[in-house]
Amino acid sequence: MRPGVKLLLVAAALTAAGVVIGFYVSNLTSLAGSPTYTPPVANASSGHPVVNLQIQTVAAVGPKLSPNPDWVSYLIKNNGQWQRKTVWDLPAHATVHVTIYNFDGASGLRNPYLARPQGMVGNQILVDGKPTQAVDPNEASHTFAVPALGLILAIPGVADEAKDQCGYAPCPMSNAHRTIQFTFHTTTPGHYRWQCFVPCAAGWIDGFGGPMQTIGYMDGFLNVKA
Ligand SMILES: [Cu+2]
Repeated sequence: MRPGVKLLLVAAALTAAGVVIGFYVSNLTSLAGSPTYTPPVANASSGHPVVNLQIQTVAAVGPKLSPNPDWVSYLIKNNGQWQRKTVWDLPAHATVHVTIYNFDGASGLRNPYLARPQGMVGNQILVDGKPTQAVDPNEASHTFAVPALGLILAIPGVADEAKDQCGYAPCPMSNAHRTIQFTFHTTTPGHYRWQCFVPCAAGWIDGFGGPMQTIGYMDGFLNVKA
């Protein structure tokens, strides 16, 4: 083969590989694995938008909501239905009230620093109605973190000995759960990643595979729109 032809073939192969990798990355970082949820927006008397999000975190998402029934997951309530959608459209400069019902047990945080709630209104969360400025890192089931907004909080788990533990999601409120509430503000329009930082993916290497690296389970995006 002439050197010129060889060079051309190598260049073509490299270009093809680059395109494939590009598609892979854009697929991973866009909406892969999750449809978008657009919550209803109310307007405060001051005119700025207000959104309420109701979330479940569950140990096993179940066969109704996923082909991976044993994966740990976030769910969002849409018109009374729990859905596995982790990409959310939010208005810019909005007040977002969040309630998380956690039905999962503790996995524990590797980095205890992440157990201190930061970036929400008052830098504190309500845990079962109680104002909380620090969660025991060993008690964390999951985190809800939006690094670009400086927002992070740890979600304490259900005690191992609690009665009426949830099996497969969606979990009824009669099952043992913790309730976490906080309020944060969106800023300028953008595509913001959110994710869990607790190695909660049981059965995967270091707890960080599968649902921890797949949009639609322990990861998602906030599409903040003008
Ligand atoms: Cu998690």
